[in-house]
Amino acid sequence: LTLESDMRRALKEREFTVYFQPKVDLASGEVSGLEALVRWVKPDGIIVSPEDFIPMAEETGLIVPLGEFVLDASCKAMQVLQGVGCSALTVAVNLSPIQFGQEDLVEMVVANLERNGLPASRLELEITESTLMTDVQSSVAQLNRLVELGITISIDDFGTGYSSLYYLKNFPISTLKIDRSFIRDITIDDSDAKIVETVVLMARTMGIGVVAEGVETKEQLDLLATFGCATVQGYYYSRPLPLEKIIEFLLGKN
Ligand code: G
Ligand code: G
Ligand code: MN
Ligand code: NA
Repeated sequence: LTLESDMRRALKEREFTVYFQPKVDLASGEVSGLEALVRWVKPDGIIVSPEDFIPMAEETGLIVPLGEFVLDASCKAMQVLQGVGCSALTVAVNLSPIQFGQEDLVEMVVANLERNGLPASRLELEITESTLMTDVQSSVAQLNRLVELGITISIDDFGTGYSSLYYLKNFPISTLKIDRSFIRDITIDDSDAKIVETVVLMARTMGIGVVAEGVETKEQLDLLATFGCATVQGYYYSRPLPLEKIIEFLLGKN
């Protein structure tokens, strides 16, 4: 069985599931939103990382139905969260460049939100730098259509792609997510620390949000606080978890 045919079968047989990881407001300690991260749970219980199937999904176009599944599952999760009193949480969904380039992306997203009875403001889309820079003109148009609906856009893995200040000026971006490779050694590597401090300052000055990804220790958290970083995400608070476990986490916090 090839990976491609196995994925097609797995999509039909609903073996994919979505985990969620909290994003935490550093000052208040409150969860401000969740990131949706897809998982493939094989019938034998083994969980396959997206790193091992997203590239193939992109090559074969399967990322389009898979991405639609993730969006739908994320919207359904927001409804469940509403039912347990978490009606203010946004959910961020990763969009691959292939999905971003689909002509009917906006229609697909709108239909999904409507079907699930959710305002667009509850949805955030995470896009990487390289996604935006491949076709700047059509990217601006696509982003504007999404933003007009009330969806917010964040730049994922910030600092690792074709980093350009161009899109900060020209694209309607609401948040930068600083890639976890910059956070990992932040307490021991002075240049990483300076880069992160500067990106946080730049985002604040421009009036956009900033999230530090991959925060694992209290020391990293404390340093990020001194930099004025608003939001953090990482194992320090929680790994990505199935919805029922995230609900326990959320309710335990309140
Ligand atoms: O969840 P992490 O645990 O292993 O994810 C690994 C990679 O897979 C990350 O780069 C993440 O952005 C990507 N990824 C996870 N879920 C999705 C998804 O639903 N869509 C896309 N396009 N990428 C995803
Ligand atoms: O590319 P993107 O930022 O969407 O991917 C998020 C990836 O980072 C996922 O694979 C997720 O499981 C992983 N991740 C989230 N928090 C941490 C963390 O604190 N440490 C590490 N090493 N990985 C993390
Ligand atoms: Mn992401
Ligand atoms: Na990232």
